[in-house]
Amino acid sequence: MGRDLGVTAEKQDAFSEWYTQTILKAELIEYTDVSGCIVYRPGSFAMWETVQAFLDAEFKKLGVKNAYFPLFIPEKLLQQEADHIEGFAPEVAWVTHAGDSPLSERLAIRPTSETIMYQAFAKWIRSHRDLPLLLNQWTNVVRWEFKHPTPFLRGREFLWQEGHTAHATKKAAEKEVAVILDIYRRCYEELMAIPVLAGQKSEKEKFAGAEYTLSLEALFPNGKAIQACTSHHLGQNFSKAFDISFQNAQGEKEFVYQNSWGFTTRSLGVMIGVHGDDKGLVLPPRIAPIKVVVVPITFSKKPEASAQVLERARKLCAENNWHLDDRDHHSPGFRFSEWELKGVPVRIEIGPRDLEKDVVVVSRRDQEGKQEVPIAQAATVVDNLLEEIQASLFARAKEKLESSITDVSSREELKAVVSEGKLARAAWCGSVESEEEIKAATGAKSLNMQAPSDDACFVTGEPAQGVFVFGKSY
Ligand code: 87F
Repeated sequence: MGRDLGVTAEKQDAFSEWYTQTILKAELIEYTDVSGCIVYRPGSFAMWETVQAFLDAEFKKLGVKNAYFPLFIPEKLLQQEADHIEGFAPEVAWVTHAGDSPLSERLAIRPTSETIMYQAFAKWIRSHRDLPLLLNQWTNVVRWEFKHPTPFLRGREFLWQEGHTAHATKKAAEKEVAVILDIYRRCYEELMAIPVLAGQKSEKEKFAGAEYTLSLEALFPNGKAIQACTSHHLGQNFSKAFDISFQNAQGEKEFVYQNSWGFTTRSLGVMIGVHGDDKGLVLPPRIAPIKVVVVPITFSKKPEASAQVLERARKLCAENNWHLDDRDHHSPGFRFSEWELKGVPVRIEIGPRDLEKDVVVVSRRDQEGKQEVPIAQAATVVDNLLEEIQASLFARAKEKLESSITDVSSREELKAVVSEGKLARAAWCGSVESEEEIKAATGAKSLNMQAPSDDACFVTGEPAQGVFVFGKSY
C-alpha cells in the first residue's frame, strides 16, 4: 500500500492528526458539508450495531422496553423544566419554517427527550400498578456545539440510546441507576476492552436536572480524560415539573422517582483512540466486524497450485465464518497493510508452500510476529488467539490507566500531575467554588468520585465528600 493510503502521522507525537487520518483511511467515516455531521460508513456502523445488540439485550433483561418519540419538540414543552434547559439553550437547533411559511410555534430538534417523554409519562402513570415504567429509545440527537467537532467524540448530530424510567420509590430508582452504570461498564470493558473509572460526578459537573449523576470516565492516550457515558438519578425534579404522579397502595398521591441514562457513538471514538497504533486501527475482536481475514497467496505462474490454495482458503472461510480476501489484483503486501489499517485482529496467509506442509501462517494485529499453524488446528488456535487478543488489549489499557493515576495533596501537585498528561487523585470537598478554583489554577476538571473518604479536602481543609479523580478532559 502506498504512503498516502496508509496512516502517516505518529500516534504518540501527533495524536489528533493520527486519529483523523486513521478513521478516514480505515473507511469508518466521511465528512460532509455540515461541520460536526459525519457519515458513519459500514465499517463504523457495524460496530455501533454490536454495541446496540449488547446494550439492548441487557436492557431487556431488566424489563426495559423500546419505544420511539418524535424528533420535534414544541418550544413550550422544551421550556417546561426551565432549570435543566438553561445552560443548554445555545445548542438547541430549531425548525422555524415549512417551505416559506413560518410555523406558528418553532420546533426544537431533539437534543435529549426528557420533556417529550415525560409529557406522555404524566398521561400514562396513574397508579402504583403502572410502575415501574421502563422505556428506552435508540435515536439520533442534535446539539449545535460550537467547540471544535471531532468525529465520534464531539459532533452536532450523534447516535445514542436514552433510557427514561419512573419508579414508585427512591430506593428502586437508585438501584437501577447503578445497575445501568454497571451494564455500561461491561460494554466498555468486556466488548471494547476499555477500562473505565466509575463514580459520581461533582456538583458542578452533574446534569443540572439530576439529583446526582453517575459516569464512566476513560483515559485517552494523549493524557486527556473523556466522559464515556452517564446515568442520572433525577429524584422528583422532573416528576414535579411534569406532574408525573400516582396513587400509592394507601390511596395517597405521590410523585414518581426517575432516572435517565445515555450511551452514545462517542464510545467508538474512545475505542479507536485507546487501541490504535501507528499502522491504524486495532480492533478488539468482540467488536471487530471482521475478526479474521484470510489472504490466499497465489501466483499467475503457478495456476494449479494457486487454484488449490484458493479452494482451501474458501473452504476455511466458509467453515469458520472468516473473511476471504481473494483480490488478486492487489499484491499480498498491499492487502496485509489494508487489513492492518482496518484493525482486523487476526490475519491468516496461505500460499502453495504452506499448503504442501498443510499449515497456515497466522498473525495477530496487536503484536509483531507470525506463527505457522497446522490447518487441522487452525480454528481452535484462532479462537483462542481472539480471546487472548481481547484480554491483552484490555490488560494493556488497564495498566496504562492505573499507572497514570497519581495521588496528590495540593493544587500545585495536581497541576504538575495533569500537565504531564496524568490523572490526579485526592480527597476533596466537591464544592462548586472549589472546582472553579481548581479549574482556574490548573486547567483540570473533576472526573468523578471513586470512593467515600473521611479525610480533609485537599483544597479547603473541610471534610471531604470523597476521593475524586481529576484531569484535563475533552
Ligand atoms: C443540549 C440541549 C438541550 C444535554 C442538552 O445525559 C438540552 C440538553 O438536557 C440536555 N445537552 N442535556 C442533558 C441530557 C441529560 C440526559 N438525557 C437522557 C443524559 C442521558 C440521556
